[in-house]
Formats: sequence, C-alpha cells, structure tokens
Amino acid sequence: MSPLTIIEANPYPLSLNTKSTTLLLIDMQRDFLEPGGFGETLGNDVSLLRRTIEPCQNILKAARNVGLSVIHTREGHRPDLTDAPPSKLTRGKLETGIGDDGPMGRILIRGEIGHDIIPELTPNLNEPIIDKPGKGAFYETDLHLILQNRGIKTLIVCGITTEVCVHTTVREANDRGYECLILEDCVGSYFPEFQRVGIEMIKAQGGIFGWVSDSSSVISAISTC
Ligand code: C5J
Repeated sequence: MSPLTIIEANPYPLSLNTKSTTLLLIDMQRDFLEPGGFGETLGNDVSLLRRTIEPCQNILKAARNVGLSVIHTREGHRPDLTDAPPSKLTRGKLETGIGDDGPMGRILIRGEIGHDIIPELTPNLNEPIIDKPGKGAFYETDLHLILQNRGIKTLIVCGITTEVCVHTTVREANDRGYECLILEDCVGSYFPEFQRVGIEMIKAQGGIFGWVSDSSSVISAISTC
C-alpha cells in the first residue's frame, strides 16, 4: 500500500507521506487537564481541555496501528529550577506557581505526578518524550534533531493549549521548514475565544502556519495507507 495520502483540510487538502509524518502530542499533562490540578487551581474550567482527550486517544490509536511516528512533549523544569527563567517564575504574581507545592506535587517539576502525561495517553516505550522548559517544543530540546534523524517533514499537531504551547510550537516548526496539520478537535484552550481565533490564525492567508483538519478526517485517510 502507498504511504501517500490526501487529508481533507483547510485552507485546502494536504498531501502527506505517512513515512515522513509524525504525530506530535503537546503537553497533555495531568496538571493542565485533571480536576484538582494546577490549571484548575488557577480558576480554569478543565472540561474545555478534557474534550480533547477522546479524539487524541483515537488519533493516537490510529497512528500506532499504521506505524506512524509518535512524539509526546511535557512542559516542566528541573527540581532546582535552574532551567526556569526568573521572569517565568515571577510573572503573574501567583500565590502558588511553578516549583511550589501543588495538589499533584511540585507544580511543573519533572518527576512530579502533575507533570506526567495523563493516563489516557500514556506514551509507549518507543515514543520519545520531549521535556521542554519553554512553551515551544523546539526551544532548548532535541526535537528538531529527532525529527531530522527520522526524515520527518510533516507534523500532525495535537495537545494543549492552542494559543500557547501549540501555537508556539507550530510557529517554531514553520521556521524550521516543517508542514503542520493541526487537528481542531484535538487541541484545546481554557478560553473559547482563544481556541477559535487560534485556529483561524493558523489557516489564514492561505495557511500561513499550516492546515487545520480533525481527527476523523486524518484517521480515515491514514487508515487506508
Ligand atoms: C501553558 C501550555 N499554557 N502547555 N502551557 O502554560 O500551553
């Protein structure tokens, strides 16, 4: 069977080769998504993010079935916080912020329960996890190196949050020459307006940052490869 397929997408259909495509799942971490986590303690409605879990599970299952490369990311820091810029630690003047004790361990610290990926999307052993100190998955990580070594040209992007880590990563990917396909039902924001505008921005101007599609369109296209 051919690895080439065409995905129904906006602003126009995207041709991709499953051999040079990776599924990138961004920051599907307990502290952002779970009731009682950091995101909820900041006053956010986590159900706005949790609606992405089932479609992400579906696309992850389909990707594994057809042997598509899968990569996960997590946002977080070393326990001594030496990789966290002071500006990131102090901004927001939060009562409980990065590095402080939170409901699921120290907030956004590697190794803590809240920092881990939600159990619904547990990575397989052969799926790299990129631990990133910033919002973008390319900044101070080996993601670009891994993608280059695998001959990856196209990223199918899922995860949270749409306007922060998803957008930053997609912009970084564009500047490095990757094509990005963002799955609208698999990315989420605590702010409905940011979700809507974040998606619009990607596909505006002929797809200035890439294409927008959804999990079922990609699943039906790759399942025939
Ligand atoms: C945020 C993220 N919003 N993963 N992180 O701080 O988007």
